[in-house]
Amino acid sequence: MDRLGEELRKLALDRLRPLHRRLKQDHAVQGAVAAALIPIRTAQRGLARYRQSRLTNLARKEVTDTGPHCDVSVENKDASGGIDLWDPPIPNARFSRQRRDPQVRQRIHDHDRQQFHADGYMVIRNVVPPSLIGNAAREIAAFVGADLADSTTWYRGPLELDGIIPMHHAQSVWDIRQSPNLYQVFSEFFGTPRLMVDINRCIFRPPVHRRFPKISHGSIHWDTDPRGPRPASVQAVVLLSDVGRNGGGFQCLPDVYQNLDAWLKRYARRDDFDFFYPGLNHWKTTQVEGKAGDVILWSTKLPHGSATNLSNRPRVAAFVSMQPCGDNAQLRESMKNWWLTKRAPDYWRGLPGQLDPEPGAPAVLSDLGLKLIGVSSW
Ligand SMILES: O=C(O)CCC(=O)C(=O)O
Repeated sequence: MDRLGEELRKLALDRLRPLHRRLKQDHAVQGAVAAALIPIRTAQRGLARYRQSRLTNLARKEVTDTGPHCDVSVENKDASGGIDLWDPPIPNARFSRQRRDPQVRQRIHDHDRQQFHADGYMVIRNVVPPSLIGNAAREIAAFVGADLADSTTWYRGPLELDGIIPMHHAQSVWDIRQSPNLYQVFSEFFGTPRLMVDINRCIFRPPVHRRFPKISHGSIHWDTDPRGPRPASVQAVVLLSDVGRNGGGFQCLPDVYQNLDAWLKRYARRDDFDFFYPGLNHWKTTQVEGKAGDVILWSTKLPHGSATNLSNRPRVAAFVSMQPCGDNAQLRESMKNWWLTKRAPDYWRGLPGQLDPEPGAPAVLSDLGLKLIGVSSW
């Protein structure tokens, strides 16, 4: 400790505080050494040395992980291997090493990438663990006064807008946003660990019912102008209920995506072309089936929408996407404010059923969560 000097010593002690209680539990050590037949004094000397070197480690100056050497090359993106769970997120250099390690589990496989490339979407299975799914599905249902087990309660929320629910800040939804598995999917997708998550809405889409004609049958659209100069980006939805065919799930038109330029030349020349209502509702769509915990990622250039729910269960889902984080200080400030004030992002305000602000305390974020909204730096 004396070797550290005053300033570093203070830094180390600040960082040690959260660990302190655990390190103080000497009685646990006594039990362990007795079981391992190690003399207690030897164990205590070892522990003291461990504490001292830990403190020296804790006092290390933070290394900011910047510079072009940290950026992942375009070639590497395609070859991106997976990384296993980590929390807190690992530095860029280690991320690159792990991506090259064939032992490390991947979440996105070559066939997924091929499908994304060919059809404009892919489904990554079993990403979000069941405990997170159950909590979020219940909270989303409760937001619209519904009980998943009681069909008489399913029609109390806003029924227009394809079942989009303006709920952004429930702890369970933040827990999905900060789920390490989901983060891993996007890190692999973009080939970088430095990402920012979006604050988006949820879906509660009950089956169509003749007494509730306001329930939409879903319309096919783009969310951004496919003619624009903007490069394609990625949108995503996390499934919080199993969705079969005609279960109100994600549907899309891969054939339009595959022939986008020709399609746009033919249909989108008109001045009044509206990418949100491009007149594709009667086209035969691909309906994507999946299980709770799966994630569907799709290109912003893929025309898509929600299918009609002809099943006997509500479809529940949460939109969560991530993008490589640029250097946008204003966005970071907005993210922090939206999180702390529990207000929807400005561009999502004014929906039917909106609570502004949403009730309760701000969600508790992990180290990863804080990085993903730009409050802590990568
Ligand atoms: O229901 C879905 O998953 C599609 C949602 C959609 O149309 C959109 O995010 O723009």
